[in-house]
Amino acid sequence: MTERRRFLRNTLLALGGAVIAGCDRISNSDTGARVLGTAEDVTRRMQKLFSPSQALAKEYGEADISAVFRPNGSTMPDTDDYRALLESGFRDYRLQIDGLVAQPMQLSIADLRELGTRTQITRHDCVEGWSAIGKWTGTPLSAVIDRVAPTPAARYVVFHCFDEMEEDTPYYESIDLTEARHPQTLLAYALNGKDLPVANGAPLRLRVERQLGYKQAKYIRRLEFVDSFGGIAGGKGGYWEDNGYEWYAGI
Ligand SMILES: Nc1nc2c(c(=O)[nH]1)N[C@H]1C(S)=C(S)[C@@H](COP(=O)(O)O)O[C@H]1N2
Ligand SMILES: [Mo]
Repeated sequence: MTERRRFLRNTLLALGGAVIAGCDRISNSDTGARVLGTAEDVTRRMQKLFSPSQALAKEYGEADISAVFRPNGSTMPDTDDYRALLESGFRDYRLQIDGLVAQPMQLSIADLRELGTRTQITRHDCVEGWSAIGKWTGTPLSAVIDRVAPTPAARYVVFHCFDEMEEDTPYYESIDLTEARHPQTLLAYALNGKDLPVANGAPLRLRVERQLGYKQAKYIRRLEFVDSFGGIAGGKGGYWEDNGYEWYAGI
């Protein structure tokens, strides 16, 4: 248990029964499965109070990298526009960035590489109860944010994806600007030193290392800066959130 987590846990221990049970199970679980349920708000407020907003997720060594990084959820977007991009090796891919920004733009993967690059070896925890350690390389989202210059009203970044979970229901996710500017938050284009495989989200996917698997949007086609995500799809900030999962998925 890390110092921070021990401190958090001891603080929660002082607060009362339901929370203790949940926190204990999370601390002891390697899967990162969330069991807190309605205690989410308490957890989020505690994490905000006791962890610096820029605290780093644990990073691992080369020897820890999983032999196979298990793909999950969509593994091949079944849409014409995605298939066309895939056929041309994503040469015509452009990440569209718009919404509450002073400088909307469209960036190729080469443009993104020029903005800056970071590599990190981290553990991915899926709510379904599995984990994998992978080495991600990508552009820090903070570098993109600096370029597009969000307006003062912008509070969240929404990640719109190519894959449809049901007809006309594309996968999407969102994070707040603090999480977006975190140094380990990447728009990743490589896994374990190779171009991102299609199954893991080619050509571009999010890594937001202090949160669970479903926040790690794959097949990103557009970043939209908003002051609220209430008007998008089901209004809860993500495909799985619209289906009952929590928006803040801290590990
Ligand atoms: N676009 C998109 N992103 C997604 C998903 C998806 O189905 N579509 N699944 C999510 C879930 S639940 C997990 S655990 C991770 C899986 O990432 P991986 O395929 O690289 O293991 O992607 C997340 N991002
Ligand atoms: Mo997941």
